[in-house]
Amino acid sequence: MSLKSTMEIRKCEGCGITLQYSDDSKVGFIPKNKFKEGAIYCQRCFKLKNYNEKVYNDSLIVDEGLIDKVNATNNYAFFLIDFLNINDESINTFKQIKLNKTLVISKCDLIFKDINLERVKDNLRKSYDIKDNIIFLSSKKNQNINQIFTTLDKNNLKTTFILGYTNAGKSTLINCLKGNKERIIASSMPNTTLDFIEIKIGDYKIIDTPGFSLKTTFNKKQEFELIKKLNPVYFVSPINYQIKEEQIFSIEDRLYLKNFGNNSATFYMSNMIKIKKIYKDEIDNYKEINVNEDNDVVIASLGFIHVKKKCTIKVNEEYYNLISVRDSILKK
Ligand SMILES: Nc1nc2c(ncn2[C@@H]2O[C@H](COP(=O)(O)OP(=O)(O)OP(=O)(O)O)[C@@H](O)[C@H]2O)c(=O)[nH]1
Ligand SMILES: [Mg+2]
Repeated sequence: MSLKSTMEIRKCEGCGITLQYSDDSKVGFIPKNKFKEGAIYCQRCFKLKNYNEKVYNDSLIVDEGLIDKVNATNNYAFFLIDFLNINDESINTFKQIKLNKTLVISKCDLIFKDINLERVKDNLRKSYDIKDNIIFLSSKKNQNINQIFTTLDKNNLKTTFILGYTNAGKSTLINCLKGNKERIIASSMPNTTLDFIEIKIGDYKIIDTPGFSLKTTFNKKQEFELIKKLNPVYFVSPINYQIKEEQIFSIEDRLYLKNFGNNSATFYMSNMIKIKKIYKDEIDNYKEINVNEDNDVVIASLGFIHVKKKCTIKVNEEYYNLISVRDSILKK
């Protein structure tokens, strides 16, 4: 027997992590007998797949070195961002990828039907100064999936990374490209994929990657219920408010926005997020943000608010770093 077979290293086909049977508190754990039997999933992925049992581990930091590792190759890269997570931080990470790349706006089935995607694409280019290819797709509805292969062919490459923030739908896309044989585990929990997973599809090699985590994020990591809400499962129907001077918006009873003046604002967020209009608050520390006509007020990890008229809004200081303003990506 060769030395190699006695020290066999195998990776979990669900999340990419190296399997181990020595410590059940660490990632990659699999009971020894299952390992010997040749099981393909670590215990976490097995439970996710078979019982939809979600274990949230906030100690996982998987971003480190990922960009450098990717940039050291000659592969192509698709970088997925879902419609509600287009913000300064996610676009900035996209720009740090030095390979030939495409920005993929994922989960398009969640975007309301009347939206003119070509216009959104042009506006995105202008707002964020993006020169790369941009495509919109939905793995759930099988829309535009083939553009992955046509883009690779155009660039004369066979190997590509699928990159993006956690929950952007990278693993779901790869399973979809593979004809939904569902080997890679996809779930609404952050950090489902833990290491690179190489999948062969015909002549192509598609590499799934662990998702980046937003540094500026709305949820405090341990808040399991909130994390679930941030990942929209249902169609995102925009909610329009005709705002009166004194109205204050309370989002999930913690983020407060006010001073819109007499205005019109449309919220694009997961419909599970609790938005209330109130007239009184007990917040002492507010910070100001200048908003121009037809701007989006972006709230990192939540979505955005399309505001019609120029105003100087106020946000409670605690959440100030989540907010950025851009020319609306829905601008006509
Ligand atoms: N509506 C909709 N949901 C999707 C789509 N693609 C993925 N999802 C859902 O988004 C969630 C995250 O999907 P994953 O494929 O695990 O995301 P990921 O980018 O691989 O996440 P990490 O592995 O954590 O980095 C799951 O609940 C999926 O069902 C899509 O096209 N439409
Ligand atoms: Mg994944």
